Amino acid sequence: MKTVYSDAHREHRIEVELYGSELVPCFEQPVRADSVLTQVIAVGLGPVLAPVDHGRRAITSVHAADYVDFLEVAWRDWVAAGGEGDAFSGCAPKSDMSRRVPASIHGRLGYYSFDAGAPITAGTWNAVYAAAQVALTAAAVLANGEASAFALCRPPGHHASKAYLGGYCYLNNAAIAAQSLTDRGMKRAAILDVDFHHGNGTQSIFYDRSDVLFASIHGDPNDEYPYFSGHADETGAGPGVGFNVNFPLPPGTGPGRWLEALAAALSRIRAYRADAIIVSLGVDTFEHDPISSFKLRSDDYLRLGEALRTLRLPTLFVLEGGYALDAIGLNVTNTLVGFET
Ligand code: FKS
Ligand code: ZN
Repeated sequence: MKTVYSDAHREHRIEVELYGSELVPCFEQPVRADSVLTQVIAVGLGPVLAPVDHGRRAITSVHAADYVDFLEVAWRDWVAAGGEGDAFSGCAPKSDMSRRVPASIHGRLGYYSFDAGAPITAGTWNAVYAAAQVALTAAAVLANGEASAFALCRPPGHHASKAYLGGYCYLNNAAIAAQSLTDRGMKRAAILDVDFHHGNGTQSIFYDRSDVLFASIHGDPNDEYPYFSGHADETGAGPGVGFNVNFPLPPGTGPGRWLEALAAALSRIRAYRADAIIVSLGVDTFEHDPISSFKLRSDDYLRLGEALRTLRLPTLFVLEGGYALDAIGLNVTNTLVGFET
């Protein structure tokens, strides 16, 4: 399996995040991607390719142009306004407030975010642009007829929607990849999101469409971030009704119940007769993940890969979360190796 990877992810490095009542080092760090790359090479998964630039248009076929413009200039505007340190969103509008875009960079950071979990720093734009290109290049590998590809993206993307960032995410790499496949004429693409957290951004982007099925297995939003999205009764809207499937699971869910949910998600994807599958691959479902509560063991990721294999579909893996730094590489490559063998 080919891996697509760019060093540009290292330009995005957030110092701290609010965790409970404390500021702690940000869990989403560059070393995450470095560990995955090291393990990809160690297991001999296959060649590692640099991304090819597919341009900005492939990004704005998912994200609003004004949002992408904002991401590109936010750091410059923050510095010009005297900002020091990372650019954090302070407040975001509720649905009964003005829809107007404020002039102030502080106001725009709020307007284009749903939480303070995705601050912007000097290298954020370069890194998120590169991550999107990594996903697009891996999608192109699939479009060229290969059975699978791995987009080793960072920062992750599944919380980012058409026009907002949040939860470590800026551009929705998996959605951009899926859209590039439908733009190439693919009739039906399925996205399976196995990250511990619900992929609210991906769900929102495709909610009213039937050409991209979104299925997600995640911590119940009654208990877990992102709290406002991911319930089982969110099934799609308009022409998209029936093409959004959520499997919320309780805190502490172990491998047995999780693999049952996976089987149910895969049978829905089979019934959809997808032409390809994009896997939003978060491994924060791991038993020792520092911010999540599921109890998957490293071997269970082999089972995940094997189960995906049974679909016999072109399969694109896109990296999302996973914060147990000493196990992220193994858990990701176990999924990919399980798929290959
Ligand atoms: C609330 C803490 C909020 C934010 C968790 C973000 C998870 C991000 C992720 C991604 F894949 F996007 F990286 N913490 N008590 O793992 O879903
Ligand atoms: Zn996650």
